[in-house]
Amino acid sequence: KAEASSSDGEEKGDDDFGLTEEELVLARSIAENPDDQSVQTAALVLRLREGMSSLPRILKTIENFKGQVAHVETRPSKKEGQFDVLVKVNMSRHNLSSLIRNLRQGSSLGGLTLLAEDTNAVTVKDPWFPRHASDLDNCNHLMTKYEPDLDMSHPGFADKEYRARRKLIAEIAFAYKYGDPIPNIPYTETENETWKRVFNTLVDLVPKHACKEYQRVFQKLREEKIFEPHRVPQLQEVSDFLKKNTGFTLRPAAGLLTARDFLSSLAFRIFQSTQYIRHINSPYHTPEPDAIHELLGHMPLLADPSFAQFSQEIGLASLGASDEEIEKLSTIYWFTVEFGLCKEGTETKAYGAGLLSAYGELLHSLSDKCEHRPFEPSTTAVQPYQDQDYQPIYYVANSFEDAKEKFRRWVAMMSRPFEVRYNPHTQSVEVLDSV
Ligand code: HBI
Ligand code: NLE
Ligand code: FE
Repeated sequence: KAEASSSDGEEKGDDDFGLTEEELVLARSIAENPDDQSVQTAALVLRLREGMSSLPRILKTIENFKGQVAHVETRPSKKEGQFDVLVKVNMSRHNLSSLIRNLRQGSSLGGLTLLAEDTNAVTVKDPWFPRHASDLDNCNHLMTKYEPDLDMSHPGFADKEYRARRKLIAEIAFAYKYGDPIPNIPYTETENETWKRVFNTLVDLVPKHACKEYQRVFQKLREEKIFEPHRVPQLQEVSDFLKKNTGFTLRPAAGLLTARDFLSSLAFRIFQSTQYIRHINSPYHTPEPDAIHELLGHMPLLADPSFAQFSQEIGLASLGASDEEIEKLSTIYWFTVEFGLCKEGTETKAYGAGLLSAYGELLHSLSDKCEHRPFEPSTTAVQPYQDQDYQPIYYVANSFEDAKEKFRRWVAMMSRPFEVRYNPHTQSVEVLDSV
């Protein structure tokens, strides 16, 4: 009877769905050899704390980690309104370990507990990380967040044509392999119109509100006719431009990637860029990255040599870092690269990409409707944030150079049991044990 097992507690206990010892051993061994690319079956037990409606997101997340769902069972958990789910998946060890890491962090999947962790059926050791630029073919795991197929508040949710378009463009990213040229997309009239609206409003604001490093490259991109009002630039031409200036290149990404995958590519001076365009009904702000954000927000500074160097250092620091460190790195990334402000003399300017691609938020960030705090890596790294709406807090650096220097010093303090060094001739990361 229930009383007898009540000492099992809330979060664990008789939740293994009667998995056999063999299955548990297999799950454990898979997790211990995450490097193995061979496909295995594993079982996960999850608790849906916010009800059954989070199930589609979980299945989508498994798909994003290239897992194939082989079996699903659900049952009410002891607590009302909560459910326990057993999912059997077929996937490679490497993808499984990434999936489990993602489920544990749970940041994209609110209201979820991975019970298998408590029952110790699956553990993750020695995280795999990319050693060569071609390994980034395995670093494209998506977060399941704001997206037109799952989120009713997305302006594309009810727009069948938009959803089909997103799917088509995502396929290009899924098929992309290291070394391929980036396929050009014949953008539609609507997409070019969306770009034009954002571009034209920003052209007027950049001289007044963007930092001078951004302005210099922005001007150059206009002179070279890569940035023009009437058409969305193609990723390949922008990648060529970056390569000439800083050695950075682009590769297409299907959507919002996990922080770990996204940051790791920076170690190779590769920026994973989305290629789809936001919905025409919300041109001046969207929570998810789209090509307009990547192009107008990120490209100018990635073509700046000192910023490129800095971006690569963040990437190198992320390789093999713990989940906690990744969380901190991405929080700092968020408040600097995405939403950073800096002083220029007595004025406050924007250098964050999320501001320079969103007319609405750019004006908001420089108005009195938000809070400005001095940028200090150790406190900024633990500041909670949301990524759905305008930020209530922005961090202001004394100068753009100062932001880079402070971040760099903070990153250098992160400890890892090994050192990494990038070799540009071979496009690979050399790992130096420092025992
Ligand atoms: N994925 N495609 C893509 N583009 C980004 O700008 C991006 C991402 N994943 C995470 C992320 N940015 C950051 O907010 C940090 O979490 C690193
Ligand atoms: N809010 C930004 C924009 O609308 O361009 C995108 C932010 C992506 C992190
Ligand atoms: Fe971004």
